[in-house]
Amino acid sequence: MSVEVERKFLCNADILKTLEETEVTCVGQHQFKDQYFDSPNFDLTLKDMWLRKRKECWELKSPTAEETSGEQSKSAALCTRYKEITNLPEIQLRVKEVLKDVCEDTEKSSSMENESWHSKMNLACFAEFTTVRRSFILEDGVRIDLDQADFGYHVGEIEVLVPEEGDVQSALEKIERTARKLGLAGDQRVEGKMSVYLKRNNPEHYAKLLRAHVL
Ligand code: V4E
Repeated sequence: MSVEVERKFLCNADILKTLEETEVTCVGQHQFKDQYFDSPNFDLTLKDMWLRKRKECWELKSPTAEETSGEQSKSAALCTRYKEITNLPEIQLRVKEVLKDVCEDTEKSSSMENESWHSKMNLACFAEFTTVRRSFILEDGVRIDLDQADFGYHVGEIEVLVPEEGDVQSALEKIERTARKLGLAGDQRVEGKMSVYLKRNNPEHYAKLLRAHVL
């Protein structure tokens, strides 16, 4: 398990120019389709847990304790921190823990090894979109992704992956330095792809997440 520390930004021509002039390595462009899953009552996303399938691989993002502590600097407040789990049995265990209160059947589910494990847990896809991503690697483990989603939203992210129990503070500082290098302005958190997607495609789900202070 690792922790993804990330700051999103709205990408404009000036930022692109700075990026081209900065010492970064472009590691190319690729395209992927994401599918996000939840129960009919949104038990996962209402807990800020995001179950995703991308290129046949599963991932679960869930909040870290620090995210909710409320004691952070202005620039740290612009960043999100999520634990990322990619090991399928561990994902299934975490999801079961959340759903066990609402769905007793998950206890009875037999084989969790085949592709339909999510249907057995009554999890259905609530969001599906394709992203074209251009990625850049900076020194010191900082990565910049420029995403163009197929529903017409363009967003950038500065990202540092921290191992479990790793130095989140240092990751926040690296992100802050990179943001300054790129000349990022503004002190508002920038919306992620999911927020924009749900607002447009599932306003009811979006409103529930807003009320729960998840988005
Ligand atoms: C964590 C989260 C979601 C899951 C998708 O996360 P995100 O990093 O936005 O997507 P992506 O495609 O860049 O994933 P990667 O390739 O880095 O693994 S959907 C909503 N959230 C919560 C969330 C939030 N509350 N605020 C912001 C600014 N972003 C995400």
